[in-house]
Amino acid sequence: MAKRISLTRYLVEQQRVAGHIPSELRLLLEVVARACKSISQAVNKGALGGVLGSAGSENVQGEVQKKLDIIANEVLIEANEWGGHLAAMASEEMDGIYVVPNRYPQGEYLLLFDPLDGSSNIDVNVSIGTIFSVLKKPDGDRGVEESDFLQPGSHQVAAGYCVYGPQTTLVLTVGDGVAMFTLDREQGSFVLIQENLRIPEDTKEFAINMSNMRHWDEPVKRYIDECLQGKEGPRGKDFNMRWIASMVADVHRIMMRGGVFMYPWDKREPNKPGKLRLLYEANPMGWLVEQAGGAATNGRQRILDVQPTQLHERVSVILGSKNEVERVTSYHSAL
Ligand code: P6P
Repeated sequence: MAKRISLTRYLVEQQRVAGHIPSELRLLLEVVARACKSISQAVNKGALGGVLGSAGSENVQGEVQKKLDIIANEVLIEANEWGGHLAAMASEEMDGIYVVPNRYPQGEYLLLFDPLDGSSNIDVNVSIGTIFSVLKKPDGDRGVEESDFLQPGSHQVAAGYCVYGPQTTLVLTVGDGVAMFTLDREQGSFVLIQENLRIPEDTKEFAINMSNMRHWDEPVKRYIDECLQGKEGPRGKDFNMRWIASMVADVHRIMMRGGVFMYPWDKREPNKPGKLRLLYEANPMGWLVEQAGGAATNGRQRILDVQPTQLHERVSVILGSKNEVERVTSYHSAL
């Protein structure tokens, strides 16, 4: 049981005692956590706050934007633009990067986020969440550009998510393992619940949208088919299935009890490598999972080694319990 300390004290100790994070990064993480508290408040109000339903617009992905998608995006922009710790931000909800306005000092970090992942669940009261990733701006005195964001996930200096579910829980890493905090609404602060989260290397639970089965590539079909054969099949054990259709909620379950999450390439849109976005979904989740002893690949290579070429590029995602991810990946390389 971790000592019940606040996020602030945890970050100060990571900065002072462990020397893991400079003060500017500590400030950044505190501000992002505060923004997540505001988003949680808005999400929890639901219809009472008039925030459900669609905003009547589409994002760069061509997806209908929910009112809460836009609210969450605005909360993160407004919370982070003045602090002097950021040079620019990128979001699933914005076509291009958002450069910190000249009226504020610019910092050395880049913040990327999916402000409200799983928004198709908002109107039906199923858990959703915010995913964020932090990079350092490349050295040099030129202004920040979109190309500065195109760094592999292995370059992240911090990553995390906040899941808005029965509890509002923040999970983050600065490269020294994974810590989990739950929002104490009476105090208004995130309280450390657990540090050094570890994902079991084996599992009996997979998460995938089974309705896409006929569109999958052979290695994924083989893996899922073997799971479905259960004890009598080659795996010699029965499997369970979960699919919340909210990556944050599915990944959080895996962080807590293991499992394998898959959103693979499929032939519905063969030119798209996958549905999920590399920079602000797969990279932060992939790093968190690795920091907790799991693995994350696109079926052929480590997700954190993928060199991005576009801000909103997509990627096939297989992540979670190490031995299962390695098995699925081996089926791809067996082709
Ligand atoms: P499908 C939510 O829209 C999301 O981006 C992820 O959070 C989630 O895992 C996936 O899409 C769900 O996709 O095709 O099952 O609705």
